[in-house]
Amino acid sequence: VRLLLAHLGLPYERVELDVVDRSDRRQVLGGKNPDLRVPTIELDDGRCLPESNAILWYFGEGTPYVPDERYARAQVLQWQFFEQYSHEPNVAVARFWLSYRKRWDEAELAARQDAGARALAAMEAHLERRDYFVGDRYSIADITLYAYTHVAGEGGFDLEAYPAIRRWITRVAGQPGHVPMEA
Ligand SMILES: N[C@@H](CCC(=O)N[C@@H](CS)C(=O)NCC(=O)O)C(=O)O
Repeated sequence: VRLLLAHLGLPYERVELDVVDRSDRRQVLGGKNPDLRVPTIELDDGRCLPESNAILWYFGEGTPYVPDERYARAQVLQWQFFEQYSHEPNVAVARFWLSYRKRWDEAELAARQDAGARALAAMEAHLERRDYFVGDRYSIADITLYAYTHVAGEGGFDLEAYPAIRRWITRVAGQPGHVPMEA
């Protein structure tokens, strides 16, 4: 979400929450997101919107980051559903256990890493002959998948095995207005 806002030059106020100590979640997010998760945005008029990919659609609609053509728009959703079902629950969760919570069950971690490696292999196969996920231009599909892919090493994934993904990561990081995740 912060990457798209940076591309669009949209100002925002950021409220940070601890991902390990969840004790203030209800106090901060109650009434804004029934699932008590981040990212959740609050618009100037008070309306709220959770879910990273819904937020990307909200801000991306009508900009060069969301395609106009019907099939291409459906393909953006294809990759965002893939991210939520096959990628994030494995790549991001393995990273969370190893690099943030620093506590994990070996068998569960191995299962997430196997499934995450399958997701990365699917991305690698798609990117072997393409520069971006949808059509021939950078879109919110790339932003969605860049988030946890470029830091997959922190979840124990070796990106050396995925040369097309590494070239795509460099391409995404070279987009005008790019900001690193730690910015
Ligand atoms: N499907 C959601 C997932 C959001 C999510 O799981 N956020 C994590 C932090 S990255 C969170 O708030 N976790 C708190 C919890 O699990 O209670 C999205 O893509 O926005």
